[in-house]
Amino acid sequence: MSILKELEWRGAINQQTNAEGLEKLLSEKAVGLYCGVDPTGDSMHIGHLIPFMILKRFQLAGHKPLVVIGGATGSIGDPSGRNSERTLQTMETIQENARKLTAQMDKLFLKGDVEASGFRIVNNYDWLSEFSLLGFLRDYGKHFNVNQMLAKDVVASRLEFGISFTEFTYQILQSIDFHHLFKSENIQVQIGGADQWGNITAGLDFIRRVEGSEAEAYGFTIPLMLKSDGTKFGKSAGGAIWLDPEQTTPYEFYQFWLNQQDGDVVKFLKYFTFLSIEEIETLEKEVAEQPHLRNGQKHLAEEITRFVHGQEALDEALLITEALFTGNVKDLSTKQIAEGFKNMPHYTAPRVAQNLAIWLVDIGLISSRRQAREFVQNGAISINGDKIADLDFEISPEHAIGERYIIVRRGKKNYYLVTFED
Ligand code: 383
Repeated sequence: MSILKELEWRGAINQQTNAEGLEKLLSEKAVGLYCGVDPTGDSMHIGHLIPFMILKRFQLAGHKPLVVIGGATGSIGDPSGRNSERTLQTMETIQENARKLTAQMDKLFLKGDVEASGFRIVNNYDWLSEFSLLGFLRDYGKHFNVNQMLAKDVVASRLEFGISFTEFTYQILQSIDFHHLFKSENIQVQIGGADQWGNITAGLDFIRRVEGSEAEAYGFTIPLMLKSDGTKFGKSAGGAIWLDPEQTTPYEFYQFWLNQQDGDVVKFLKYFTFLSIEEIETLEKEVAEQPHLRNGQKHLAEEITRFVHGQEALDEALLITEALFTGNVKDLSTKQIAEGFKNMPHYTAPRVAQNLAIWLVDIGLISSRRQAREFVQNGAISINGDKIADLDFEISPEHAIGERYIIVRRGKKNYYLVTFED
């Protein structure tokens, strides 16, 4: 099956400029293709992953992917998909973000080895920062028709409320990139999310204008991701799911995927894993016939967590998940506790010994002493994984894991983290 047919099967193709032409080109030789990302933030989130994973699929099929970090375009801001003007960020912030996104891309796709990976990363600041105003207007501006630029959805939808000349110009910059890469790196294909259609086609028009109508360049976009229940994809209760482990820990990342609904899991396996068609079809059957096993979700969460954070972080996420499921939390490290309990209720306690039931009330975890005693007596309370049913039990800082944490579990599912004050 051709790579384009496979992408269609994965539901990953929205609009294409010339499907037949591209199919033919890809069957003839190793083709250079690219996708860009602007460093408007200091980390990518999972919404960014799909097009770059598609670049990787092309690379696995023998083609030559290139990633553009938009050090220049990011300082302008793409108006696509937004209904209001952006506030400019400082050049320092943009360059710092560009450095971080480059490191993220490197970790995902190069793994420190350009040769072996077949991936390249470039920054458009290297060529877009060189132009003089007159040079830009004479060599580039002259080829762009304002009427056509105004007709692009992105611009048209902003006309009522206004758009600055700066943001209006964005499509020219992305077009210059495509042309520059076409000429100097033999890049013939640009891909992006559905929001990038206007910018990609502007680039193709520009290439044909300056290189002639025979110039062989193509583009396609990937559909906007929607969940089956209509809610926005990629957000958890705590906000976006970031690729930066400091912002979304690998455990949270793993849990996000593990908790996807049956109705979405096959679609996500197609988008977010490199599992083969056969493997995904087998999982699809299992999701339909034995949904309670959650095998689809488990494979999805494992594959994508390993891809983004590596095997070690995945093992740790699995270990934390298992410990919280069984209640066997004693052997977790302080780092693992901090990770696993990030979104669970937190309490602090003074560094003194105290009767357990009274302590639970004093720190605010249970509201009445009567209730606290009842819970203890009934064996509903565990401290660091050990059930404590002794009403006289004295809890003290000596019980703390890493001299800091007490993990309280009430019943089967309710976890609380208590930290001893310094
Ligand atoms: C810059 C210079 C180029 C080509 C592309 C760009 C970036 C592009 C853009 N992309 C988005 C971003 O940076 O704004 N103008 O956040 C997102 N992409 C990808 C995908 C997506 C898009 O990075 O749909 C989601 O992730 O295209 O919104 O020469």
